[in-house]
Amino acid sequence: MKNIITYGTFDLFHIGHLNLLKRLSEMGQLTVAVSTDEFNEGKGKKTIIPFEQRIEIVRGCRYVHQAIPESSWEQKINDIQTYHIDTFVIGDDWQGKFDFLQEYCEVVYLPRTEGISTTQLKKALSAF
Ligand code: C2G
Repeated sequence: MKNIITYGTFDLFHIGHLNLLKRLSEMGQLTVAVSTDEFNEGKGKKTIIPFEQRIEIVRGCRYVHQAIPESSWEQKINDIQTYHIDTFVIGDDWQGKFDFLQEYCEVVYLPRTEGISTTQLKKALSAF
């Protein structure tokens, strides 16, 4: 069975995240690296749900084999080697950004789920 990895914040876990993880689980055994709060600060992303809860929610997803912290941009190559990853997959909002990983594994960008995003949810929540 192939080993698949993806990375993300997964804040306010929603159907776009679930669709992606479902698709990835159909490709093989899925490892998800969840961005820590400190790493997200570096991305300029403020999260609503703290890291400890975001990683537990991802771990609770039936499509996920294991979840690990994502704490740096540089860890991907080491993760690919540590977990014997065959394919790195991420949404196409990152199209081309991780092509350098092709030296280590297959790199796939998948279309995002339209009509849903954490940013939209935050806006909708702020209206209450
Ligand atoms: N996603 C999706 N459809 C949406 C929203 C998100 O397919 N409607 C995908 C994104 O493309 C990404 C994953 O869900 O592959 C997680 O999205 P985010 O939590 O926004 O991830 P991001 O903050 O972009 O972190 O090192 C890579 C970064 O950590 C990615």
